[in-house]
Amino acid sequence: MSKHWRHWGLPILAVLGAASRPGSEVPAQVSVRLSEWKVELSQQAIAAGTVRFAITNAGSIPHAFEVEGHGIEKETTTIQPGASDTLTLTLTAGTYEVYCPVGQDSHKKLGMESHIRVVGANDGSGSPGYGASAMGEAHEPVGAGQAIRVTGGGPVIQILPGPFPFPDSAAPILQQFGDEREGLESQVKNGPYSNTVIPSTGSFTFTAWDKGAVRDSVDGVADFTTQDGARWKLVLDRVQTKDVPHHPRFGGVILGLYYHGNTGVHTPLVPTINSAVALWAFGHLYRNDALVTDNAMVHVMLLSRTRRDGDFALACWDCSKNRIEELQLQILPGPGEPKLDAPGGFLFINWEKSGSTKLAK
Ligand SMILES: [Cu+2]
Repeated sequence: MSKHWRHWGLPILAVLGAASRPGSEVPAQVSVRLSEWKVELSQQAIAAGTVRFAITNAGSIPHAFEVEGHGIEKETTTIQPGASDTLTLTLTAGTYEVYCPVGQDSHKKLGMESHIRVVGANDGSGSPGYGASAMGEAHEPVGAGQAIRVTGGGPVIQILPGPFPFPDSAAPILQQFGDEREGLESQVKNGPYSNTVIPSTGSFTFTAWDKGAVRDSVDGVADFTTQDGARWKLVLDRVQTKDVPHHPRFGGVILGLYYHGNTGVHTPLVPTINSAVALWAFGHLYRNDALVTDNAMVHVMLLSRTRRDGDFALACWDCSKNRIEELQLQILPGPGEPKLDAPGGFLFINWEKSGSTKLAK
């Protein structure tokens, strides 16, 4: 993922010109625009003193705004979509991090962070015009440029459609999902995240590269059997990069992310989890050696454990602190294709004690 800073609003020099204002009653103002998944500032530098951040949530889910650095760590409360808030701080010279603190930094990790440079009144550094900004560089999220190799292990289970076990916890999050809500609500009663689990067998190994919006890639193979005795094979060789609100894909592979559940990132009809890797891909899918589709929609996560030993029922709404060892493989038909020949029309297989290795770039 790369990001380009966009400057909007008033030119910085106008603000700085008005900023020879020790003891001024009128704080300098910085406009902040929050959206999925970025934080845009009206300027990247401002004079030291009282600064009033005027924040608008222009996104489609709740966000918040935090300023951190030089002993300051202050944030707004949650700002609903379309709503505004302000944060007034006294800032000394230096560079401050500004970001969305929602979801234990999952929004930050998805790109909702920026910096602002506060320029001392007497530091003699001259104009901090756009070109001089230290914040102008595009920057990569944590984990960018890395690769991971994942091997499924432990008990293998097939998850069949059924009710989501934490509907009350998910309900307030679902309210934020706008147009997507209707489709998701049907999954509350009968979706893929259920406690209906049967034993399966199989293997799954893949390597995924997180290299940016157009260079992410995946290479892997899964083999497994389903409840009807069918043998399935999935070959993964390309990622899926389409991005929609609430479902950031960022080129298809994300290494290290806290999401789902109460984070507002992706569907809340999955417990809150921490993942070592999440990816979206297209796959070649075979059933009993016959090609089913070359465009199966595949979602894979190596995540913090959500199911308990024994019956493998979902054990937690917030599973983010659990050990990362559950490997999930979800397969849907390609766009416009008929449902898969399986309960609910999808395949959902877990390897319960899986491992991973980070690879060099
Ligand atoms: Cu946010």
